[in-house]
Amino acid sequence: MTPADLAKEAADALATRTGIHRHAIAVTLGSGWKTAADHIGETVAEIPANEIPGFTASGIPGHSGTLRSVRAQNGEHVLVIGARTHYYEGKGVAAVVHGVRTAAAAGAHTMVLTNGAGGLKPTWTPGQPVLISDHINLTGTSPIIGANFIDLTDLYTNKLRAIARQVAPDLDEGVYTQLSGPHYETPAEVRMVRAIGGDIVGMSTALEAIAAREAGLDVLGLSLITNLAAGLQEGALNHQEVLEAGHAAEQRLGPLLAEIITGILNEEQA
Ligand code: 8IG
Repeated sequence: MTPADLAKEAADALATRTGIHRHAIAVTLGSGWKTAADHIGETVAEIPANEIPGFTASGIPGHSGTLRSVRAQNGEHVLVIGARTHYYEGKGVAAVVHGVRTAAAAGAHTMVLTNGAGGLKPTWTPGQPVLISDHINLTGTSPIIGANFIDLTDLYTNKLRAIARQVAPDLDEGVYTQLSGPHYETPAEVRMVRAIGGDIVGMSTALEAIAAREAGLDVLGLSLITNLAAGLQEGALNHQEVLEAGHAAEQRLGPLLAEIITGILNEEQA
């Protein structure tokens, strides 16, 4: 079965299980963003991810594993993907981007990708959300197979970032750099990322964004800076502390993400 066939199967299963046949927007919730779904609207259905073809339950602490259909104020539906597969899980790139391809097959025009990440800009502090303006893919791989030369010039579209800034004018932005992980960077690697133009370090979003664009979706990326990148803060990086920074920020992120999604839905309708 091709990845596209599997995504179609997943979208069909979602439609059957949720009773919703078209989702206008999909949002993947990364660490720190989990409570956001409740702010978007009323949950119509919530399904354990492993009951939908191609999805597997996550084994990572702090990463829940459900797919939700949420009805927004304007009556359209948002697919909330709380089940991210990371490249470092070793399930292959197709598994990593299955959620994005399922979103496209479910009718979405926009993919909102959120994550928790390390920050390199000296002005940023843990708990601060930032927009992704562009990315550098250091994983050495791509979700695209074959001679399919997808343009990534305006990958994190200006149009969507403008909507986010209407909601939150103080949102800063930066270049997301994806490394394969699961280890955090060495301080030398962080200096390398800075030298090549990266502002954010993470382990998820770039591969997903590429697949989203291949599938014809507009992409908005949001990173919660949970920690300063290795070597920029005192002491070592610790997953528990990273999760705690995420939880502390969560209260503010839910309403922010919900307002941005409402803004996108209104813009599409206008
Ligand atoms: I949360 O400092 C989170 N995810 N690569 N580096 C990388 N990924 C991260 C980091 C970080 N913090």
